[in-house]
Amino acid sequence: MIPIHILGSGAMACLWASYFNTNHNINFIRRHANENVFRFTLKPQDRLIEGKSFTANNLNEPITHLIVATKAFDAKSAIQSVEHRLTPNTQILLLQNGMGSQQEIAQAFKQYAVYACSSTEGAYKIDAHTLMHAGKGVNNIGAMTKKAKEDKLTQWLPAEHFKWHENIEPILWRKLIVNGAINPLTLLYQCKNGELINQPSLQIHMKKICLELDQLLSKLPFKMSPAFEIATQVCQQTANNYSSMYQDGKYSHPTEIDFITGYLVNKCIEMSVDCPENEKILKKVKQLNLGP
Ligand code: KPL
Repeated sequence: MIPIHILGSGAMACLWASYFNTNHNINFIRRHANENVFRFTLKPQDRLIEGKSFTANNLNEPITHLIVATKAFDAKSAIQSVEHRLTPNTQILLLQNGMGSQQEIAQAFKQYAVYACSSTEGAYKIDAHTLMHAGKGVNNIGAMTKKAKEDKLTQWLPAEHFKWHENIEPILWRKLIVNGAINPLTLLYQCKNGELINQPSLQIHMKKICLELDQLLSKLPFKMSPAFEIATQVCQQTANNYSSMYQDGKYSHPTEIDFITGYLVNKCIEMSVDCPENEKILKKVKQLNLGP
């Protein structure tokens, strides 16, 4: 039995737990673990899934396979909280949105095999113990450190649940652009993804943001379609969804704005690209004081 440790118990943590069959021993590491077992129902299949439940302080075995399913702003400190249980062969899979946290973690934990995943899976929690797998997507994974190799990953991750990429950076960037175009606007306008292309005034706003992002993309060493084209496609595909940032706002949770628009604005400054619209929405989201 391969022991899998998962940091977090949110939607992505539960979704990843559901990928493994009963040959794996799933261990959730949570901020508060009041019970020894964490159970949830996976919908629409109505499958009951369970794993042992720990806090970082009461873990009692080494961590060899770690899935980090916290928000971007918590990821590094969450890994640090279990660092005493890592072994020289530990593999660490990062599931964070946005950009910046993966690079910072890869730098701080470069002696381990660290991977980054950019997912198009759609899943959300109906309540603390119910996960809705709303849309089947792809988990794109690639190496962040030298020790991270595809064959090591296939030893524990079911092949049907991921696609390997020799260079994950363009994939992370594509998702960053999509999140930068969609997420803050859905929070500020309180709308579903689809409304950004169906309401003309919102579409104009998204276009302005995307045109600035195109200027930035033109300075990067890889080719990508225009940001507005990519974002429009995702808005069509996820028209009925509420973005993760909209949902953070709804539940008064901290947003990942610093790792999305914050990261993009910093890159624009670094590369001398004007980005007044992106700066404006960054400021507006921060003024909502959701944190972190
Ligand atoms: O990744 C997303 C998110 O909500 O964070 C998108 C692609 C915008 C889908 O809602």
